[in-house]
Amino acid sequence: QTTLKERLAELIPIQQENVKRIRAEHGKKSFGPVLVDQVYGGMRGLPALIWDGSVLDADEGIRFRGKSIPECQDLLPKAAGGSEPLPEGLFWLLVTGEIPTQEQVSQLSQDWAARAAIPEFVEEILDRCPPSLHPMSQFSLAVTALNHNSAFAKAYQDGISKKDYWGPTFEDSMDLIAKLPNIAGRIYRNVFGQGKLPAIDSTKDYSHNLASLLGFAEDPAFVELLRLYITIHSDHEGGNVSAHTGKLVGSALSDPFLAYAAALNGLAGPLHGLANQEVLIWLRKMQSKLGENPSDDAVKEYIWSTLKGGQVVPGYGHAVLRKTDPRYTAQRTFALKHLPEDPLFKLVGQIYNLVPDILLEAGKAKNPWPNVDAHSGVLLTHYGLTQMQFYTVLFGVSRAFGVAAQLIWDRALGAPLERPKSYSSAAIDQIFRDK
Ligand code: FAM
Repeated sequence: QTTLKERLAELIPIQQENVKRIRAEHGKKSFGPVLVDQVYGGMRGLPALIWDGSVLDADEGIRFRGKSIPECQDLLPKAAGGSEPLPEGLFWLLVTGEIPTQEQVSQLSQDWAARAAIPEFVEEILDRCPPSLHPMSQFSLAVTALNHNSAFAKAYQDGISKKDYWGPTFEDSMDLIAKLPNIAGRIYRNVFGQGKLPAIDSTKDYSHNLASLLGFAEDPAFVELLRLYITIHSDHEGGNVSAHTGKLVGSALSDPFLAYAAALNGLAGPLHGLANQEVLIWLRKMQSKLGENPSDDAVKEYIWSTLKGGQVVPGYGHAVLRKTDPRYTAQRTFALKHLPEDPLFKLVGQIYNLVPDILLEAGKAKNPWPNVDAHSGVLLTHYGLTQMQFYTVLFGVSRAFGVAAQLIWDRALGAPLERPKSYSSAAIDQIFRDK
């Protein structure tokens, strides 16, 4: 069976030709006007990036290489006895656009298990972090430090030719993904005092090993949850803060460890990946204020008090989506199957019935519907992973799949240094003064 790297070596020249053709045919054509509002407004909707791995439709949500989440759940290989897709398969799909065989997926599980160990000095860095340092900061420190053994950085120093960049980028990307469970597990156990890390089991899949490092592998439903979780959090088009940061930093030919550490620092922001932590904190505060079974009226008042306090309702709204996030729906379906009676899940469902109307009435948010983060913490809490400061680390394990796939292709296609033009407000006034 072809390995992922062999398949990539076949696909890269085809895609290089394809990009050449597109640029020859359309290179000088315009996408339309750029509005001054877009320049001031966080570049919403500005066509500025290329990424084939996933595309986001405002109404329908994400598709990975053209496949919706339910299609991925249906088509991607599963673990024996499992019904959720293996993230190994999703990575193969993101990189190649093709659905792998069961055997190709287990090749990846084994390859990642073989690469999973982290250098002793990185273990020591993590062990020296005070438990009060946020898990995302620890995560980013450790990933930065992995650059010590970067194949790309070494090859560059040794004078590698541009056309060969993708090879060591592929090796670093595989190492990066493979080492994240050991980093995440060590942070979890250090910060929350959960005992010693077990060894990686090379006969098990990636999510099983991650669950085991966190201390939850005994529960097959939790392992299934991680498979789903990693699959749906992996990628969300090229322009979101973490994906774009990884691409931007990678464009300076910083190696995949440096590029992904930067992406993690963006994911750690409350408007992006940290929202999954914020949702749980918000729900817990609501519960402690209103009790176990609050009335709709009490919940509505609590939501209004959040808005009136000048805060956002975490887990709701989105920069691109305009309907309920299919990643939310996938997690809700999982909850209905595995934990329909969980009180916190019921509260999340109750909030889903109330928040959109309130956000519409408040009249600001362009999208009143829930995003991925409105649901993920409730599932993790159900299985006993209750430390919400850790949630974004799991998001970070998953998002590496998308960023790594993108870095490999950027180097294969010779993506240049990113350098958009910035303007001063005075220049904008000047440009339009006479028009
Ligand atoms: N609660 C209250 N106000 C909200 C809101 C929410 N959930 N979502 C948007 N708004 C406000 C927003 O703050 C802005 O107010 P100002 O005009 O006073 O600045 C206004 O509505 C227009 O914003 P928008 O155009 O609808 O959204 P943006 O594209 O600017 O921002 C988000 C998108 C995601 C940052 C925003 O919806 C938000 O802050 N949501 C809550 C945090 C969250 O859940 N983030 C996670 C997003 C997620 F999918 C991810 O990255 N993991």
